[in-house]
Amino acid sequence: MVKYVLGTMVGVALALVGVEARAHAFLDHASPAVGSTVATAPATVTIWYTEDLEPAFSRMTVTNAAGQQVDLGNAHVPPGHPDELQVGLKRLPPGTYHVSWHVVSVDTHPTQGTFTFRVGG
Ligand SMILES: [Cu+2]
Repeated sequence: MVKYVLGTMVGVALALVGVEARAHAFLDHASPAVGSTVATAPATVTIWYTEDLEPAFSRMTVTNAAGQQVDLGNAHVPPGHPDELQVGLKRLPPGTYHVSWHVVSVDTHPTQGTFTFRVGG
């Protein structure tokens, strides 16, 4: 009987962990794609997440190889697209660019990450 109760409790705990992990906002895909090389300089970077975001606490910056900011400082969750984060870019010359994001999902859990893309030339 004790064994049975313990087994049930472990099962419930694992189920809760599973729900928790799914509730965090992780990068689903991005444009430009993570690690990609694009022929034409993009005007924006957009990231799609696995969960909806808390707009007030969601940030993204883009820097060049020298560490200079090349985004327009206007990162935002587009109206009607609560799982997206988008930022405008300056004119990007060929080079490698570094995207850094920090978001809070609607369940209040923070996640962050980085990736690069390259503009060919
Ligand atoms: Cu969460």
